[in-house]
Amino acid sequence: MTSPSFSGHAHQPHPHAPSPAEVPLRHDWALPEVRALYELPLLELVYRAQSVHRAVWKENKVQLCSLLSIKTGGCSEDCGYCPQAARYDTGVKAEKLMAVPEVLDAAKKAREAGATRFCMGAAWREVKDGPQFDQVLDMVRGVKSLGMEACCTLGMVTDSQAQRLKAAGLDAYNHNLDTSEQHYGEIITTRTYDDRLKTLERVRNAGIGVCCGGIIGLGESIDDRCQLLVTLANQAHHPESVPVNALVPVEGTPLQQNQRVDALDMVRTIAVARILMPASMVRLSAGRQQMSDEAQLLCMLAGANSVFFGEKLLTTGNPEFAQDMALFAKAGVKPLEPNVDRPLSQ
Ligand code: SAM
Ligand code: DTB
Ligand code: SF4
Repeated sequence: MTSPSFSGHAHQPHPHAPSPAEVPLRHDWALPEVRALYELPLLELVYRAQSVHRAVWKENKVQLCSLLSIKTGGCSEDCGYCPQAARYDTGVKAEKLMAVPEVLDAAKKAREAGATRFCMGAAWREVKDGPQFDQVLDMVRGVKSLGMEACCTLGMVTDSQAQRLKAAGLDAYNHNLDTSEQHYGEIITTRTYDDRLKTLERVRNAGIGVCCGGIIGLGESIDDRCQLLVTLANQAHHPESVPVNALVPVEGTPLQQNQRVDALDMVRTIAVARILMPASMVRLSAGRQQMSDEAQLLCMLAGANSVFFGEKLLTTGNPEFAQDMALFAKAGVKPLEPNVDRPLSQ
């Protein structure tokens, strides 16, 4: 089974989905109009985002995704936010790639807890062909055989690696642009924005769903934030999912002293992402542990329809499972079923 319309090709729209004419998918956003959206009075912005959301997604349901670090630490890159970069003293130890049965065990537990998507992350600059990549392909096959959506984030890939991931059944590949092209060099110097865009193109060409978003709180300007969203929305296809992370400042990283992200900035960023990319999953990703229940609900009202659940992200904390379940229960938030709750086309 594939994810709903994640290839951007023809699919059966959900019977309750409105006509696509109601919410045109645009790919020609200009920075000033996006900045004007970002700066709307907050409640007007949330109202507009929720209106777009409800025209495409019939209810305010939220997909539960599970995240596992299959290869932790020891990364050669210098991403200024990342606790897994070998060059920063963050207390994260470099580990070996996990064994396939261990990963599938975690995936089964996640499925039992309600996850419909399982995302496997590796602290690699790029994928290298060989036994380790073969092992990851086995993980993908195993996760698919459990009936879950499979997602990977492994760094840069070549065309043939992307094709092999697709053949193994991979639904989505996460590869974030993180920030605007202008700000990128302030955060990462060991690869370029163009390297990121090339991997995204290879993933797209292989027919794998694109999961691409960014981080706020990197010291970027409002224009940088808006420009990232413009870059994502002006791709020929919108990414099928757009993770919005708040920086988790980790001691030992160059960004450890960055000011904490205001939850309302997350709300604004999510709302603008929803307006620009109506049919994409918008994932409220890192930073939930630092947010109140009310702020998280406001993010959902602004169009977030996916979260990572489970006590850990890759190396940092996430809300306790019971706490999330209590929040969803008291707010009446229902889980989104990827093959039932379909958006319009991308
Ligand atoms: N190494 C691969 C790569 O860079 O694409 C995959 C793993 S990497 C850890 C996945 C994403 O996690 C990054 O692109 C970044 O957006 C996010 N991330 C890493 N550290 C973070 C932090 N401290 N706060 C918020 N997001 C973070
Ligand atoms: C994404 O955009 N956020 C997730 C997932 N994709 C791989 C990762 C967040 C990592 C936060 C820092 C950590 O736990 O190491
Ligand atoms: Fe390595 Fe990815 Fe962390 Fe950058 S974000 S240091 S590439 S694990």
